[in-house]
Amino acid sequence: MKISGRLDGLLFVGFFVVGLIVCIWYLLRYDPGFLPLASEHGRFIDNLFIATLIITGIVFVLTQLLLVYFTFRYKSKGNGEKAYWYPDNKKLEIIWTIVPAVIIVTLIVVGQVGWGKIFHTDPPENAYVVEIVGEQFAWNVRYPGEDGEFGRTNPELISRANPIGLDTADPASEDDILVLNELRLPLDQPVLLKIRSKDVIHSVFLPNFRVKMDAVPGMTTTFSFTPTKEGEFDLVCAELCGLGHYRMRGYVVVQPMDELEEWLIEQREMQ
Ligand SMILES: [Cu+2]
Repeated sequence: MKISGRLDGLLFVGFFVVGLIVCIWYLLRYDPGFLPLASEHGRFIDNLFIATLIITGIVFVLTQLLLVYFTFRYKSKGNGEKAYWYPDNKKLEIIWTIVPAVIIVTLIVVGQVGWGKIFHTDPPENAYVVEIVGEQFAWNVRYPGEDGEFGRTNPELISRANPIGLDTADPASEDDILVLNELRLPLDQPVLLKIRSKDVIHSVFLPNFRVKMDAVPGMTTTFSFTPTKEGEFDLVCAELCGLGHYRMRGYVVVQPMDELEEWLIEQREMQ
């Protein structure tokens, strides 16, 4: 009886110590260069994540250490002693309610204000507009062409040859440029993504840009941001959208505006 009690205690403490070591080890080997930041607003999101991780990390380590300490310090000596009954302590309870409340409310308010600036602010007038339409299992990317206007679409016109159901009766559709799984964006210029879906809910996820927005059938969602790094990045679907979800990926290319325009002309000629 006594031995199994001690074993239980050791297992209990061992569980916390091992858990703690694994967590700290995981944190230390995290490579901040793993997903290089490539957008303007992303800095704020990264900082908020780091601040949250540091604050919750300190609390986590402290509470786990205290748990281990108390388990050891107040373990039974096996001589039938009675546990000390400690019903309440007003002062302590007020402190441990108010301190976390203030910290959490601060994090929430800072997050809300920041998210408001990123998401609930009208995109700048000069934003470069690109449409991205999800389907099982690909991304159709559409540029409005020279007229700067997207042609009308109609789901009934969708076919193999016309993946987004472009209505050629609309003159604005004539110069629209459609590419598959390749999203090219101009460097250092605000971009406005117009996001739609043909079938089920998808989610446009651009990890390097700290952008994630659902693509919902029947509506257009948007996300505006400014790419700040030239290069090639991932474009993936972050919503489990069917058996082929894992292969619903493309890439993002960020390049200076003149190069992007040249590429668009090439694409236009190919169509
Ligand atoms: Cu998807």
